Amino acid sequence: MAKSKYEYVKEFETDDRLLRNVYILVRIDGKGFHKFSAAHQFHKPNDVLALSLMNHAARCVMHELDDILLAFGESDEYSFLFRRSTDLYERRQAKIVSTVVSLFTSAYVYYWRDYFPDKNRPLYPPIFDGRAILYPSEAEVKDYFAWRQADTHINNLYNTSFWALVENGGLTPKAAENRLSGTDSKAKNEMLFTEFNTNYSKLPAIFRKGSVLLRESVPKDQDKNAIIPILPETLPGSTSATAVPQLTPGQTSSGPQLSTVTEPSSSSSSESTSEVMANSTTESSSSVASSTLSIAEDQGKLKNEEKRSRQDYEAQDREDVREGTKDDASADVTTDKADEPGVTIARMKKGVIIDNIDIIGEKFWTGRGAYILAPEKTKKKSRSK
Ligand SMILES: Nc1nc2c(ncn2[C@@H]2O[C@H](COP(=O)(O)OP(=O)(O)OP(=O)(O)O)[C@@H](O)[C@H]2O)c(=O)[nH]1
Ligand SMILES: [Mg+2]
Repeated sequence: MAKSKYEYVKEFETDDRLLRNVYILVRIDGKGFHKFSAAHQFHKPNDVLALSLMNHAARCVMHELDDILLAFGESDEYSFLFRRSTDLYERRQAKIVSTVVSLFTSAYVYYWRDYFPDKNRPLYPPIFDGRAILYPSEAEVKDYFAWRQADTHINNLYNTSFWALVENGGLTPKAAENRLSGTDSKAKNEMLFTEFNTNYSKLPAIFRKGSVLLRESVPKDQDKNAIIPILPETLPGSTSATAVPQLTPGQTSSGPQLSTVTEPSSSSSSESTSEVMANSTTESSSSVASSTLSIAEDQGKLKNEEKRSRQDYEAQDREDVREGTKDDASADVTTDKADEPGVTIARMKKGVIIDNIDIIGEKFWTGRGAYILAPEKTKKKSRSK
């Protein structure tokens, strides 16, 4: 068929195919979620329903794109790791990133009402940006996820301390900022424990560790759609000082949201649930020193982050006050308890499950995550010249 005379414009398209045989990592991030979370009155410092909606949107992405091996979410961001050999869209960057961002965003809005029924729909359309990063080896992949999970630890410990001082300690945001300035993780843990009766290590893992999505084969006799509770803090008889009744989508809470959420489906018990229960009874609840997390935070090294324009909501949010005090993202995060049982939230079609687990350190990568980095079977291709 003859070409149209206009077709030459296609030549203007650039070839953005990503290098072969390296890991593709796509990270999406909410644009202006500082404002978005305030506008929608997300609970501070963590809103379990908002985080669960993020998880739901990420699951949709993982369902659609089979080549995603692992995803990690915290706050308003999600990272998706593609298999090395993926040939999705011939590895064209724009197609891959735009598909992930588009699906994530539409799912976020599509499922919004399941999580915020009283809010009907978002007050304005949320925006997520996206980027692709290439990692040549397993070492960088591991460090990437360690970096993001360390960020979760650092931010959450800071935010938990900050809001405890403001909401329960009666300090102004500025005073709380000053109080926390230069403190390390140990001091923050101590403060939370002694002044606010909060054992940080007992806060829900979804807040402390973010959410991990990975694929596992689901035995034939098990319901792939089963929703499996849960977090130790939400189990009956929990001694956690901060636990509150479990929320499900459709419920709202005006109080602190420190529990996790189950999604509307049948639930069943599992080995992992009993592991979690065992863990919840054996773990000391009286010693801050036994915290799962030990974050060595550099003091005084902290640079001003990008200055944000001071808008209505910002005065209330810790981002305003932590500028200049943010912990160094290269903080040393030890993983003494990296084998803390995963906390299964959901098992889904195609064997996707959500865990809140330590992906920092070798234990994850030599255990459940081992297959993610396992050498991929190379397909035999017929040689054609
Ligand atoms: N209250 C509340 N706020 C949240 C929650 N999750 C995320 N946020 C907000 O979202 C922000 C995410 O951080 P950033 O991505 O650095 O900030 P941003 O405003 O989205 O800025 P850009 O990404 O640069 O557009 C946090 O600083 C919080 O203000 C939550 O569960 N509760
Ligand atoms: Mg953001």
